[in-house]
Amino acid sequence: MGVLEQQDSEMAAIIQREEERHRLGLELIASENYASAAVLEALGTVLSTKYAEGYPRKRYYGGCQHMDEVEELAISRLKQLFGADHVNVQPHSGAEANRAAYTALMEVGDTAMGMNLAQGGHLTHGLAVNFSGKLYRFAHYGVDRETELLDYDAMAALAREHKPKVIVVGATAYPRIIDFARCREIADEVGAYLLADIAHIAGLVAAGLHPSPVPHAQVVTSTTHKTMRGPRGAFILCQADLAQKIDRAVFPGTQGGPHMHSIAAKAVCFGEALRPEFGEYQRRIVENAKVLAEELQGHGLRIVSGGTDNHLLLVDVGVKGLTGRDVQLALDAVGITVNKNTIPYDERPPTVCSGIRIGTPAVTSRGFGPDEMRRIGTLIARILDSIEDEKVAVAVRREVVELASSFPVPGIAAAARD
Ligand code: DSN
Repeated sequence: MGVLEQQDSEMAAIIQREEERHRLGLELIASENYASAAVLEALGTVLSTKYAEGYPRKRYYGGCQHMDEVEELAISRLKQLFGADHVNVQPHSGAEANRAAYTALMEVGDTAMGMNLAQGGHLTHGLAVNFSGKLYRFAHYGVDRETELLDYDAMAALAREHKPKVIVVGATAYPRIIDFARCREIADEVGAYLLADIAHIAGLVAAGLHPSPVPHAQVVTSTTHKTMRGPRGAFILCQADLAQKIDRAVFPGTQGGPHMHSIAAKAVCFGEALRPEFGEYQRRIVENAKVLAEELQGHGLRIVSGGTDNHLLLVDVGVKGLTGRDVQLALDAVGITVNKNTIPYDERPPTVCSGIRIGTPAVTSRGFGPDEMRRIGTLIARILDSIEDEKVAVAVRREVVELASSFPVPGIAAAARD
């Protein structure tokens, strides 16, 4: 970290401590991943200097000839990746992508439908304290109490009752396949647009491991940093007839100058995702999630919906008399990073929760396979079975360090002493 270390040793030291946390720990937050060194290099370039309001060949500032090249490369790779009619690579984040999509498809005060946050949705799918819940009237659907699977019949009934203009389908904590074709039927019956938010599963969709929403949803939003393994950022895909509305809603509707360094890094990520190795990586993410779910079940834990089809699992820790909050803290203390999460029909508030969410994208990027997942499952179970036992915590921490040290972290140089 040469120059930063010389000029701002205080900040350099903080970043080094964070690198060490990753090197010596296990990152199991389902929405996090390690971007490649190539993606990180593109982010830290002179492209962060340039203002380029507008779109390729239609910019408001001079000097944008190379910005056009950057954005056109990102656009062409993204179109190829998902087979979409039209794409917009400028959204700064998933929330901004959703804001732009709503702006394009609805007027303030219109009715929409989204998945209940407490059952796996996202705050931009109509949470009352979020812009989405303040500007639009959201009705929420969820999962069946018994199966914990999306209840499409209830979704259809809710759509008939509320006649929404937009139905948002997508989740942050749903471990199963989403039936986008069925969602489109529900939307068509009431004349609504279908908006698929694939922020979590985009990498699986690109690799053909989750059915694509592109043939069904008029608009698709996604982030680029979760299973996609790119920089922090987002994109929108849409049908040709909505292209102008979507582009105008992003700029000038909801954003100013595009972050060109980020768009360059997105293009690098899309290029990586077009390679065969990316498909193999996604296959291993899913395999690892299934193995981890089975291992935890073997230790007496209940996995919401009985398992997983994607990159994440929800573990009901309430069956062991624990709360998600306590488990998150106990695992954090030994270097295993997860987040507390509500489980469907949770009786505890979101700050406490009865579950934890575990994802495998980041550890799979480090090269972890089924053997390591079984080992992680055992380590988690040991902590849960002895949550206040300091001796167990010390022993597990030692094993976490040993396991983590054997696998380099993409994008983080090995420490000098490693
Ligand atoms: N914060 C992200 C997640 O963890 O799923 C969603 O925005």
